[in-house]
Amino acid sequence: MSQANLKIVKQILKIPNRFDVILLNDDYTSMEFVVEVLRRFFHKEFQAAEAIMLKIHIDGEAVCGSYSYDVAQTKVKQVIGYSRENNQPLMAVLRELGV
Ligand code: TYC
Repeated sequence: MSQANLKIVKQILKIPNRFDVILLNDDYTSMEFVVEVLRRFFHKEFQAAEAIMLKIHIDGEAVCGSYSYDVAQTKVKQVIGYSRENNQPLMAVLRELGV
């Protein structure tokens, strides 16, 4: 199928092509660890990572990036896997853009 036709099919089926990856707050994950995750998996500069971490801490969640479905899914798995390896309960979820 051509790229143009694929786009039309996706529009008809309303399959969104961007997904937000959202990190959720909790009471146990260390602030330093969240900053490290944002730098490692979302390629944030230190100050941007710190600002996002504080937004999550205050608001309960924040968008860390938006990606195609496959990339977003991979980021969620990487964050959760890395967090469990380091005994941190940090959670990441995927959300359809604009929902
Ligand atoms: N609330 C955590 C604390 O006070 C810090 C934190 C920030 C945890 C962001 C998770 O996604 C998170 N240690």
